[in-house]
Amino acid sequence: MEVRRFQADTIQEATYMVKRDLGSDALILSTRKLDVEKGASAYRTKGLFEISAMAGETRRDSTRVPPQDLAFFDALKSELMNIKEMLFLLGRSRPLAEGFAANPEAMDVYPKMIRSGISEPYVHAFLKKAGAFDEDMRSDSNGLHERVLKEVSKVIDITDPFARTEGQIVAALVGPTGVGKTTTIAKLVADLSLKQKRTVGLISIDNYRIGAMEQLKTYAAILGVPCFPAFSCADLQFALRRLNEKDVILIDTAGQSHYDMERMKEMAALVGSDRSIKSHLLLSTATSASEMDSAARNFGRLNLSSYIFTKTDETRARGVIVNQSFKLKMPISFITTGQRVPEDILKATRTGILSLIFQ
Ligand SMILES: Nc1nc2c(ncn2[C@@H]2O[C@H](COP(=O)(O)OP(=O)(O)OP(=O)(O)O)[C@@H](O)[C@H]2O)c(=O)[nH]1
Ligand SMILES: [Mg+2]
Repeated sequence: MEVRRFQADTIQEATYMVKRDLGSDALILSTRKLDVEKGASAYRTKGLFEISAMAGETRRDSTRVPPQDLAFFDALKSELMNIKEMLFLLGRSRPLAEGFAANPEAMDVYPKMIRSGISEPYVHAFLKKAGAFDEDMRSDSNGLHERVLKEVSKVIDITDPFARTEGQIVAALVGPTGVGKTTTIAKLVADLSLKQKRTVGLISIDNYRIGAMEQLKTYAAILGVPCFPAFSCADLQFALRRLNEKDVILIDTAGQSHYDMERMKEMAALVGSDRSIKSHLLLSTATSASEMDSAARNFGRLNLSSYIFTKTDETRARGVIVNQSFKLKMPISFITTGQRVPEDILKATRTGILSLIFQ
C-alpha cells in the first residue's frame, strides 16, 4: 500500500495531481497546510498544501482491511467530509473565498466554527472582527484562532445568581416542558445545601403535571430540605413566609409551551407577584435555534435574569449558546451536561463555555 504525497499551491491543484497520477478513484488519506514561513511572498511559494493519497486499486473489501487501516479510513472519511463541507461553504460565498485567499489560516478556523453550531453570519462576523480578512493580518495569522475565541467570549455574558449576599435569594426556574427544570433544581440544591452549607427551601408551583410535586418532593426528601406546593399567589406568599429564614429559595415551575399565552400570563402573575423572585430561563441546547429563540422571547415577559442552557450532552452543536446570546442578550448562569444528579451541572464561566463549544 504505497502512500504518495502531492504538494501544490492550492488544494484544487493538489487534488488534480492526485487524480492525474493515481486515477479518479484514488484515496485521499490526509490534507494539510504545510508549515512554510508565513511572509506575504511565502504564500506564493510552491507546496503550500499537501495531500497524501494512495492508488484506488488498493481499495478492497473492508472485511479484509486490518483494523488499523479501518481507523485510517475513518480519518480519511472525515477529512473528505471536511473538504466537501469547505467546498460547499466556499461555493456559497464569494467574499468568503476571497477572504480565505487573504488569510489561509481562516480556512482551518471557519469550518471548526460552523461545525460548533454557531450560525454562519455570526462566524463571518467573528472572523471579520478578529481580522481574518485583513490584508495586514496575514503575517499574524497564527494567532487567528485565539483572536476569534476572544471575540466569541465577548458575546458571552455570565452571572452567578447565588453569589453570597446580605439578603435572601429567591430563584424561579422557568422554561418549556421537559428542559430539565426539576432536575436542575435538584442539582442546585445539592450544591447549595450539601457543598456550600447554605439553608435551602423549595416551592413547587407546578400544578399541571400529575406527579410533578412528587418528583420535587422526592428530591427534597433525599436532600433534606423543606418543600411546599403553591397553586395561587396567596399560596406562594404563604410558602415564601414559611421559608423566610432560608438563605436560598428555589421555585420549580410547570413546563409549558411558550406559544400558550394564557398560561404564560398565569405564570407571569405568579412569579411576577413578588419582586424578590428572580426568574431564570432554561433552554435545551438540543432544540432548534428558531424554537429556542421563540421560547426566549415569549418567556421574556417574565422579566428574566439569566439563561440556563441544558442537555449540552445531547448535541455537538453547542454553538447555539452563542447564537442565542447574540440574539437576546442575557447573562448565562449555569450549563447542564447530563442526567446525573448532582454531578452534571457547571457554573457558567467564559472559558468553560468556550471549551464546551469547541472541544
Ligand atoms: N441528557 C440530559 N438530560 C437531562 C438534563 N437535564 C435533565 N435531563 C432529563 O430531562 C428529562 C426531563 O427533566 P425534568 O427535570 O423533569 O424536566 P422539567 O423541565 O422539570 O420537565 P416538566 O416539569 O415536565 O416541564 C429527565 O429525563 C431528565 O433526566 C441534561 O442536562 N442532559
Ligand atoms: Mg418539572
